[in-house]
Amino acid sequence: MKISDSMVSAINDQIKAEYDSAYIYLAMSAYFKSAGLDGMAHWMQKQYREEVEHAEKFIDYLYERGARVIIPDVAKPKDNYADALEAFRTAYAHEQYVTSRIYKLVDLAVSEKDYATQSMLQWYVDEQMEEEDNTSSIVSKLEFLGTDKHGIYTVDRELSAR
Ligand code: OFO
Repeated sequence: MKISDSMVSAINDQIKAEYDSAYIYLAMSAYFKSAGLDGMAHWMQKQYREEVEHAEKFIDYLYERGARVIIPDVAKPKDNYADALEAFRTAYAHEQYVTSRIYKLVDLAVSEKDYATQSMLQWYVDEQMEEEDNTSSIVSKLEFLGTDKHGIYTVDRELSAR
């Protein structure tokens, strides 16, 4: 069964969203580096690479379905934050936004009875659950620590192990 034009266009929009995510996290990594938080910088750089993989997975899927891939412009990301907590809160909110986008893709695939796309999207549904969980648990730790620099450096060291 041929994939619909509306599904192809929605997946191309999501490819852009994934590259935008990648750039947001790459910019966060640069911010953390400038703040001397190398562990968090490392964590965000890994996240950047994951987002590129998410985009590539969608690209490969469109190729598999014989559809046209449009390589998007990437939006300039915010490049400064007040502190680590603000950056991770932004990351968590961003992941919630991405989850809502993935759910809309699922809704579209369901409404079109596009079972192949539904099956492909299940991976992203699971991945979003993990991404929200990862970012929200770091937010909770940082909220608990407040301005406790020693604690923040301990979290930084923990995140360098990712
Ligand atoms: Fe691609 O999962 Fe984050 O944004």
